[in-house]
Amino acid sequence: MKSWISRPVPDVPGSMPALRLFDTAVRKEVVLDNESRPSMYVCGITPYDATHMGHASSYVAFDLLNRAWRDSGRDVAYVQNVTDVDDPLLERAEATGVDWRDLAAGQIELFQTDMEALNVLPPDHYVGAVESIGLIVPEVERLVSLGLAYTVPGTKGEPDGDVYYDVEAAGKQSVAPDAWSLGCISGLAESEMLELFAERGGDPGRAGKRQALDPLLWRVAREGEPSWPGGSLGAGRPGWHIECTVIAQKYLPSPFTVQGGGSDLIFPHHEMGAGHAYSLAGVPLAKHYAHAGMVGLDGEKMSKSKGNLVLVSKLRAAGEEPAAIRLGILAHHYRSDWSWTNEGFEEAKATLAAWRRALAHAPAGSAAPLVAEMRAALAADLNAPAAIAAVSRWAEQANADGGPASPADQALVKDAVDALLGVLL
Ligand code: 5CA
Ligand code: ZN
Repeated sequence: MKSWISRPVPDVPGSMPALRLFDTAVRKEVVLDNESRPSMYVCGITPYDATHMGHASSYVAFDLLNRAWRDSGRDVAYVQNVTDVDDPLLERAEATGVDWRDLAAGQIELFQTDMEALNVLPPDHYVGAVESIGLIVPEVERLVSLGLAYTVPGTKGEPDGDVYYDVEAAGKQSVAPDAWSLGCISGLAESEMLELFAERGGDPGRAGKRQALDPLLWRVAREGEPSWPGGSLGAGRPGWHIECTVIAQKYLPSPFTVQGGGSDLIFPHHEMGAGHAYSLAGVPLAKHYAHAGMVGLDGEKMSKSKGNLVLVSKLRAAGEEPAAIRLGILAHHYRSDWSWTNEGFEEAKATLAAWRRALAHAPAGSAAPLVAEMRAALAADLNAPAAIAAVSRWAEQANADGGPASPADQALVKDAVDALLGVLL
């Protein structure tokens, strides 16, 4: 699938110090290896509704990592999926009388326009679930032949043949120190997993499963649902976790450096995806797992199902500047849970205006120390709020001095704010 295009990233002299990132799987900050080609997979949207501030903030978070790597002279391999067939998409299409393919295509286009406006660097490969079905089927067949997946007989109106991943068998396949077993990514207790599994697309009560937490790998065709040829599995469509595993394994090294997404993907999505990958390849899916906090509105999680959405496209249509939206997001550390508020947005707009005024008074020799401060902040688990505070201190000083600008410092600050924070002054 076609990806979007964003502005070229300016080169800034010098480079980022060694990057530290909080790894969910080990529950602490780790120093990332100094790889020449770091690689990243960020879970993409399910395109049934427009990009809200929660989605936007998760892509802006991993864009900071992408930019930090690039600033340290590394060429990043970046892949993102789009879940262009899944239950919520089909349900929304049915409820609104729109063809599911048209719904997905329209929302993907809107998402890409939003990402472009927010200056999020595009992935090298933007890959749909539907276009990947031919790759997914043989991998599910392989899990069955390895004895790590099984079919469930039809009951209560469900047809025969849905395929599930056997989490218990998979957890016992190897005793290697890096082997996968249930809980190794999320660190959750079984009772917590059960609750989240039901909340986030799982079906713990499905009759015939070996374990309540076994996730779906292949859903055989149902009347009125789209389906594709599934080889020995029979016609159907893929489960959610195997989609990301197979796309990541196809386009990125095994293991790749970082898997990213919002914290609502830790369990079951990233837990199960990591399991599928280990079962298929005998090595972990990713070296590190990173998660962005949840964005709410007035203290509630922003979600399509709750309908309490602040849409990037709506703000843009109302004439709001994307750079201000981006700064409003970056004002919160990517791992914290926060709420989008009007006051916060007004503050971001005022900050942006103050930075722009300050460029006209950039003191000679002031830019290089500021860039070093920004880099130190971002290298420490992508601390954008600290980087923003550094620019604001610089701007306050420059505006207070009110002298003429040093052209070299003016250019360097403008480039660094663009390259590192993705904000155009
Ligand atoms: N297609 C799957 C991932 S493979 C999916 O979760 N799609 S999504 O459209 O529901 O979410 C896309 C990304 O936005 C995910 O990383 C998700 O964690 C993140 N996200 C969704 N809601 C919020 C929110 N309220 N705050 C922060 N991030 C969110
Ligand atoms: Zn995913």
